[in-house]
Amino acid sequence: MSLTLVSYNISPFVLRVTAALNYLQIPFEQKDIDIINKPEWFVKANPLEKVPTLLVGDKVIQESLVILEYINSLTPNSLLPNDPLEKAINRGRAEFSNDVVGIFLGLTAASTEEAYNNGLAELKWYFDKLENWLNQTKFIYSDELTLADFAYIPIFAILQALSPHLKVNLLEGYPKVQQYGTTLLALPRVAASKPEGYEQILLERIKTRKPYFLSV
Ligand SMILES: N[C@@H](CCC(=O)N[C@@H](CS)C(=O)NCC(=O)O)C(=O)O
Repeated sequence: MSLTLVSYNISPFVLRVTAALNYLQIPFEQKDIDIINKPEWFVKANPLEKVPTLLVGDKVIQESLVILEYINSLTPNSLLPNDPLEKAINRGRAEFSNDVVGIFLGLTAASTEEAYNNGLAELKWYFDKLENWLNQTKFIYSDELTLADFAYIPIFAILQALSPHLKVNLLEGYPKVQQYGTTLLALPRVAASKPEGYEQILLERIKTRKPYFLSV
């Protein structure tokens, strides 16, 4: 069955999926769309209008974490535990990354010092939890790479892109989180999953929001 991934160049949710598809060496076609002026065929295919959207023949899958699970089902070497309970725990770890992505994106958009400091405090709360998990296991669920880890890749890709422009090291005091990010970005074919010019495009897009972190 042919796979078409409808995407948008700097979407963190899309990057989860392209990283997994490439890592697992699953062939797919990628169709970038203009997210502001969405094409009619896309709105028709996915009335919820979000990317990533995976077109599988004439079927449509949305939600990056659900798409990850489908992709995983296509490979002989599953990245998920077999046991339903463990699978659910793994999924919970993946879901946790959604909050981290949201807080992190909010921080990069914060336009005042107060909003930035609040965002930073919130992000540190999440990093504390991650550091605790990663003190116990190399990856987010176990010592082996699992599907949940792909959900975290965009956080580190964005951090890496923005770090030259940040006055503070957001990962200071979180050595395990830092190591985890380095490990994830070094996975085979993951770095190449970022679109060409990713760092520059991301920075330009963030600049349009006139964020506080770029003004100090
Ligand atoms: N929970 C969704 C979030 C997807 C999402 O918010 N995608 C954004 C791009 S980063 C989008 O499609 N926005 C278009 C819109 O809201 O109109 C997922 O994990 O796939």
